[in-house]
Amino acid sequence: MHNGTTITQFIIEEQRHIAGATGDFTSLLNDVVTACKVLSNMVNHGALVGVLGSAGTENVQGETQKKLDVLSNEVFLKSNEWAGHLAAMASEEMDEIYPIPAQYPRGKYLLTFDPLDGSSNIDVNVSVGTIFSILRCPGGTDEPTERDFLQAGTQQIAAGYALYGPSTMMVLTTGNGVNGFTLDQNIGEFILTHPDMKIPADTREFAINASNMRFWDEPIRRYVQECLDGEEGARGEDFNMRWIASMVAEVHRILTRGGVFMYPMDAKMRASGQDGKLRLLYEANPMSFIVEQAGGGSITGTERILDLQPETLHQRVSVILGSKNEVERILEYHQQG
Ligand code: AHM
Ligand code: MG
Repeated sequence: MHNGTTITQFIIEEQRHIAGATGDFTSLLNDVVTACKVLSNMVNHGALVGVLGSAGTENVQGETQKKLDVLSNEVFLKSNEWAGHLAAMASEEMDEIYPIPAQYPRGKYLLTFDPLDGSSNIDVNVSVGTIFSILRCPGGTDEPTERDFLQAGTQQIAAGYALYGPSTMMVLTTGNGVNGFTLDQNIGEFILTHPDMKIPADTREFAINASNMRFWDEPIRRYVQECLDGEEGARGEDFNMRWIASMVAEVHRILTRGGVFMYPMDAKMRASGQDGKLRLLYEANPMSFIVEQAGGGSITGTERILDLQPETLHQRVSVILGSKNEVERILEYHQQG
């Protein structure tokens, strides 16, 4: 039996240190947590409840949506629209922003999310996750617009992810370190199990989709080649490689034992006018906030991701994140050209 701190208790205690806090934010986070519990249950039941497979539709990025992509988006909207904390939401699965419907009160926050990231893994029963970010709504709450969402990652109030793996976990930052909670299925509560998570500054493990190797820019080629050369090469040490194709699982591994995750811009994307694979507002920014709060680094190659000024809602970006010394090395390789 666990008698630890629940995530609600943790958030309330954190909020007590913030002068003038109204409890609004605590309550919003609670609704996000509830949505993730519902998703955990759905993902866990999989084929038993008929949620696997394609929905037969495409999202704004032209990707085929899975049934669970569509369902998880609905769950997130329904869980978070009613309570009066949000002005609007934006998701990977919706072309436009979702202003809170008129029958509910509107609040001062904005929520962005990828309800089910890594969804190519759903049908093969490999870990997937939810990523979310909370911003303040700068333009007032009456008529929220896309422009309100276009804030640099440094403006995030909170960011987190839920990982639906062998156990379901929630990892959260409110800008005061990173804490991890494990879902106790018996009592239906997330319990603090990983307080103050820190990414080791050094690592001997990297993650990249090597099928794109022929399109990589020189600095990425150099970095990966030096890792592959191992003990006999420039690094003088052997490296290990992992690729799960689920960013949440990848970032969680890095938070647990260090590592570098790369989905860099490449020649193929450049040729098709694409700015990267991952989306800035609901993938790269929240993950960069978490990684930096755990002592790691997160860059495009040449720039800190959290400093980027977003221009569109579904903007993509090159992502290199993880153990600080390796990320700094990759930055140097880019600066050397
Ligand atoms: P998604 O939001 O459509 O699931 O795409 C994002 C995912 C990341 O979780 C993962 O790192 C990457 O796409 C995997 O890409 P690839 O299929 O090229 O390996
Ligand atoms: Mg995604």
